[in-house]
Amino acid sequence: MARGLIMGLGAIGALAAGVGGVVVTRNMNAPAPAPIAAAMRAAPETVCIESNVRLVEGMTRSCLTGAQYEALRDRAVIGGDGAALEVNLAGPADAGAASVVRTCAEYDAMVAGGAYALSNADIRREEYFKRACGALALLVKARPAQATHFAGGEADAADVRSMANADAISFGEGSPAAAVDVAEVDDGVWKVRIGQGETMVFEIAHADFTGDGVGEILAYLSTGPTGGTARVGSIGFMEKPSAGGPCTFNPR
Ligand SMILES: [Ca+2]
Repeated sequence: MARGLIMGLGAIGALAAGVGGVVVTRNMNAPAPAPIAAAMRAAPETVCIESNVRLVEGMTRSCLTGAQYEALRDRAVIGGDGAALEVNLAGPADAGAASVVRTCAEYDAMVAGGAYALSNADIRREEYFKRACGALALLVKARPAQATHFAGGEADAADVRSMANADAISFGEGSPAAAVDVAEVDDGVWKVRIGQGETMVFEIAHADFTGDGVGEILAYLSTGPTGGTARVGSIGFMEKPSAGGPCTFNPR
């Protein structure tokens, strides 16, 4: 039952309650997403969060420097309900004694030392750490894009649809002609349905993460079987070779 990142699913309710849930705050007065032109940014070397997705306490829709993203690694990782999380990790030398981890700085250090989550509950909570800490590590090193194939630095419905189609075809489940339903449920948050599968796509930031000056979209995908609670999350880049697409998702 190999499934691509898009083929899976998860109810919309997972937004609030599922393992892959992400807190999305809605600010009706938020300004329109800024163009990538440097003149439009608060500071030339900042990278902007492009949606209302929050990964750690204190994270807002704003434009930050690498140092400011680094500082967020010391903030508490939050879960699907917006509350700070703790995860218990045991290292190879801990002989069963787990350490409580709350921030990405703590989490990354523990994982680098070979630590891992022991219980099923910790494994579920750890998904939030994988997402938040994976994203922050990439944001720390990101640079403003000098050029992009994403108009306005954001994906549009055609981009998300092409990403879903590419995934469906590459995994050979469902014909390329399978109905693909794409809906933007919040700014930069997409719900993709292919047959029984449903995937949530959360755009986080548009920037140059690969050093070539061209922008990618850092995104989080949450996939799982329809009606199930088990979801698989993946941090990666939405990339396009040209303005005409297609768009692909490449896990990091
Ligand atoms: Ca790039």
